[in-house]
Amino acid sequence: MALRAALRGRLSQLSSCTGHGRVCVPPTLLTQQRNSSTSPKIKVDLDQSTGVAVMRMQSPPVNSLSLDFLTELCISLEKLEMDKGCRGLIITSSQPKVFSAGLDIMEMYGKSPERCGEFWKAVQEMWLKLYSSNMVTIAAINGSSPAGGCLVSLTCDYRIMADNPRFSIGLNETQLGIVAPFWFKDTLANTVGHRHTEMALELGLLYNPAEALKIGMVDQLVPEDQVLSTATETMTKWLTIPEHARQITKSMMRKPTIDKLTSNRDADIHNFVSFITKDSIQKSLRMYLEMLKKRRG
Ligand code: CO8
Repeated sequence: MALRAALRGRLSQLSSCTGHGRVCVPPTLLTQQRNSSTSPKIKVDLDQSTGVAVMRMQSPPVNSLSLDFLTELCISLEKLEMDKGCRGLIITSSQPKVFSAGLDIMEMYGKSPERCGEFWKAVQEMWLKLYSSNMVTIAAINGSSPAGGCLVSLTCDYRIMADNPRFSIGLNETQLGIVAPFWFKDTLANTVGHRHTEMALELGLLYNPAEALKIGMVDQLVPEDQVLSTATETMTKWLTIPEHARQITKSMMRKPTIDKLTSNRDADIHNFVSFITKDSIQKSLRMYLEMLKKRRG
C-alpha cells in the first residue's frame, strides 16, 4: 500500500508538471536507478552501448492496465525520456500469448467516481507520454493486444507482431458496450485511415495478424520467436536517421492529435466518469466480465 501511494504521488507530480513529453521532472525521479529497473509490473533493461531500452510488461495473467500498472509505466517512461543515453524503446510482454489485455476492466467496474477519475487521468498520461515520446518506439507484439493493448501499440512508431493466427489486435470497445474516446479514435485513424477506423470501431473488430497487416494496423509479421530480434534490428535502422530531424517530424505529425487531448483533459475525464458510472454501462461491463469467465470455464 505504501509503495502504491508513493507511486501515485509521483504520478500526480508528473502530470501536474508535464503537459506531455519531456518537460520538468521532480529531481527525486532522476536520482533513481537509471540503467535498469525492476518493479513488479514493468521491467526495463537499457543497453548503454546501443541506447535502446527494452520494456517488458510483466503483470500476470494478461498485463491488464490497472492504475498501479499505469503509474509504474508512466514513471518508467519519464525516466527513460529524461535519460540522454536512451534513444530507443522496445515495448513487449513477458506473458506468453498476451501483449496486453487493455485497460483493467475491474478498474471501471463498481468503482467510485473519484477513483474512476484518477484511473482515467493515468490512462491519459500513459497515452500522452507514449504518443509524444522523443524516443523511437517500437511495439514488439508477442501476443493478443485488444483495446488498451492495441492503443499502446498504436502509439509506437513501428509495430511488429507475431505471426500466430490465434493472436488478435484491435479496438473492441463497442463489444463491451463502451465507446473508445476521441483520442483512441484519432490514434487509430492516424494509423489506418478514416474508413478502416470507422468499421473497426463501430464493429469493435479484433483482427488476426494477417488482417491487421493488411489494413496497416501493424507494420510487419514475423515468427513468434523472432519478434524481439526483429524489433532490435529495426530499431538500429531507425536510429541511423539524424535524431533532431526525426523528432521534429514526429512531433509535426502527432502534435495536433496530442493538443486535442491536452486542451480537453478535464472535460475528457468528466465524460469518462459520467459515462462509465452509468447503471446501463456497469451492467454491460458485468455481462462482459461474466462472458470472459464463462469462456474460460
Ligand atoms: N481486465 C481485467 N481482467 C481481465 C482482462 C481485462 N482487460 N482481460 C482478461 N482478464 C482476466 C480474465 O477475466 C481472467 O480472469 P480469471 O483468471 O479470474 O478468470 C484472466 O484475466 C485471464 O484471462 P483469459 O483466461 O481470458 O486469458 P487468455 O490468455 O485466454 O486470453 C485475452 C487473453 C485474449 C487478452 C482475453 O483475456 C481477453 O480477450 N480479454 C479481454 C480483453 C478486452 O476486451 N479488453 C478491453 C478492456 S477496455 C479498454 O482497454 C479500453 C476501454 C476504453 C474506455 C472507454 C470508456 C468510455
